[in-house]
Amino acid sequence: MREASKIVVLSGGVGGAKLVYGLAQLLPPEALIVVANTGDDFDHMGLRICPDIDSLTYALSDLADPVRGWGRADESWNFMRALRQFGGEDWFNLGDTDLALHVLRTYMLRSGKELTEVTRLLCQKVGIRHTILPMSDDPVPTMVETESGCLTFQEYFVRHRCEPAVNSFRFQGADKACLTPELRACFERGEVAAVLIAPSNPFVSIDPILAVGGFIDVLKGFDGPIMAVSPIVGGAAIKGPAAKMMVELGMPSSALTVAEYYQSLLTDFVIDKADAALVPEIQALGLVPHVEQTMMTDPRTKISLARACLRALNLSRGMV
Ligand code: FO1
Repeated sequence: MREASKIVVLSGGVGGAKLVYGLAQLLPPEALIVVANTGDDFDHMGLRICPDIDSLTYALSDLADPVRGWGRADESWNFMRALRQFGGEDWFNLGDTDLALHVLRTYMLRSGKELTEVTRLLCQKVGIRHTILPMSDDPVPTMVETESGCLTFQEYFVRHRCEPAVNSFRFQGADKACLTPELRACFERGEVAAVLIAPSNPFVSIDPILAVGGFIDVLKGFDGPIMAVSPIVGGAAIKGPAAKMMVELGMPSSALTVAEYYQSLLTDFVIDKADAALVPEIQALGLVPHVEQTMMTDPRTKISLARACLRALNLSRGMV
């Protein structure tokens, strides 16, 4: 085993959180660092909402709603009913118990704490021992250029249900944003054994992380394996608008498109068994292909994909 022992996972919300859950069942707390996309974050009715950090937090604390993938299980919606009664904006759903997280986070941020610190404190309270780091403490909102004009990410995703065709994405302020110092320090101290890109949307979940000032250079200077898991299986997205976006951006919706998109960054690429025929094309890109069962429908399949990824990275010995 290399002396470096941490796995850094780049993740969006729902899909990424499933793999992160599996990894957290196999790796000790000090061996897993999850870097969360914060491009989806926004202020809503005075509250700071960080959807991907929320999904990761609920997944790792076993509080997540297994069907929706976002928010908490056994949720009630009295607040939303009352909000509607008063004519408040009701396109973005905040559950009664979920509200506590947003209120407390907003309160802590207003008292002067950085998002990294707030996330650490809140994770600690719900018993999470692995590290979730926001990609940056600086806001980097994702803007979606669509056929109907420019939309903030949550307007596009929730309010307009991903319906408008997309032209491009902007990660506002990304070049000036600083990578969260904790993450930079891990790379500088040589503690990182491997980087894993979760099966999240490449355009709106992973690209915002990669766009944060200097991170691409950190990754280019990293000499360990960088592996991505395809969020596209059999030409369709496991969840969310990734496949629809590919078509709108003029790319074939295929796991191969994802491999090509990340090619310059990666050493390894994980595809589903349904896409096994793509192996020669992935090899031709200079990447090591791994064919696995990537659909994660329950804790068992989340853990088995996590184990397969670790094995593929040749890191499982002594860790799992
Ligand atoms: N997604 C929805 O589709 N509808 C919602 O009303 C909604 C509310 C919401 C509240 C808090 C939170 O943390 C996430 C929420 N999400 C909702 C999920 C979220 O907007 C998206 O899944 C992510 O931004 C995409 O990764």
